[in-house]
Amino acid sequence: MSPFKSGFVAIVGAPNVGKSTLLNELLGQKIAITSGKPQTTRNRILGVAHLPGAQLIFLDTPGIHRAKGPLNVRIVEVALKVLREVDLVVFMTDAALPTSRADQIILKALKKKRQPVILAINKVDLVKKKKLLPLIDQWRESYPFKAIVPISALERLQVDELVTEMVAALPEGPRYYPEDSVTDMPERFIAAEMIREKVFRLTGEEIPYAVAVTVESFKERPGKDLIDIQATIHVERESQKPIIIGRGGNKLKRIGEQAREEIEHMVGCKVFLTLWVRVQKNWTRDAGAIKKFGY
Ligand SMILES: Nc1nc2c(ncn2[C@@H]2O[C@H](COP(=O)(O)OP(=O)(O)OP(=O)(O)O)[C@@H](O)[C@H]2O)c(=O)[nH]1
Ligand SMILES: [Mg+2]
Repeated sequence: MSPFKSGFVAIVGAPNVGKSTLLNELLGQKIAITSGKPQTTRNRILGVAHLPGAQLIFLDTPGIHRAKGPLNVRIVEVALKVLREVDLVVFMTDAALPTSRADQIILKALKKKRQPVILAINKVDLVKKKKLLPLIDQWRESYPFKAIVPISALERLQVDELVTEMVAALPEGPRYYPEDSVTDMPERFIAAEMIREKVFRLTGEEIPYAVAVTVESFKERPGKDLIDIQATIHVERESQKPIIIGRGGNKLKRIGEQAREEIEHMVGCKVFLTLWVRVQKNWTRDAGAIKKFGY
């Protein structure tokens, strides 16, 4: 019998390349939020995949980029810190955006590390094969990758091949997490994230970047198959409040409905979700508030 393999695997890359989409695909369930806008992920998101002969502990990270402003500087720090804690790095790039400045920053950081790095070129569904082959050659010359795997996280193309390469690159090791655990994050945190995702998806311009979500209360109603959740959407300016609320409360209602459906799916019972909107002046520039909101 071949030895049991295990290890911590960082998923790093520029913003919006599809890291969180891949994490959810690898786990077969949604624990990380995703959106078409960059800088969606702000924390280290841990997910455990249990395979017949291996356990892979994935750490999804915020997109690395040249950050402006205290909040973004903080989230990039989170991603760079994860690089120090892992056995293997999966560096994800976007096949449709082959020359990103963020990629260069990441390559530079990787060159200072000793861990093996696998390159996952994502979103291959968006490019023609003719363009992909020269791109692979170009990447091959830029770093001694353990493997280069073109994938589509969204369409689940070549994801199994990527997993095979990851297992091959990991050391022998124990089961770090019990077989029934998928993440170390409490449902309360994931619920807050799901609300934040709906803000990312349903609002535009600067609004998603001005928002943090906290869950004030998360309680099962005794004797009923129902969870009551009270959460607050924090914005940083008075003028942003009516945008989140929308005409006649319409926007907030849609955010709440979509988030509730997803939270119900996660917890497996009915959810009663109450949302508040509050102004925490200039919180994205205030180190204390950034910390208070969990970043
Ligand atoms: N066409 C295509 N789109 C994809 C693929 N993978 C992810 N996406 C889309 O790319 C966008 C960004 O995906 P995320 O998973 O949020 O990206 P991320 O790298 O986690 O982004 P940050 O958290 O902001 O760093 C979303 O709209 C996804 O649906 C893919 O393989 N093909
Ligand atoms: Mg993400």
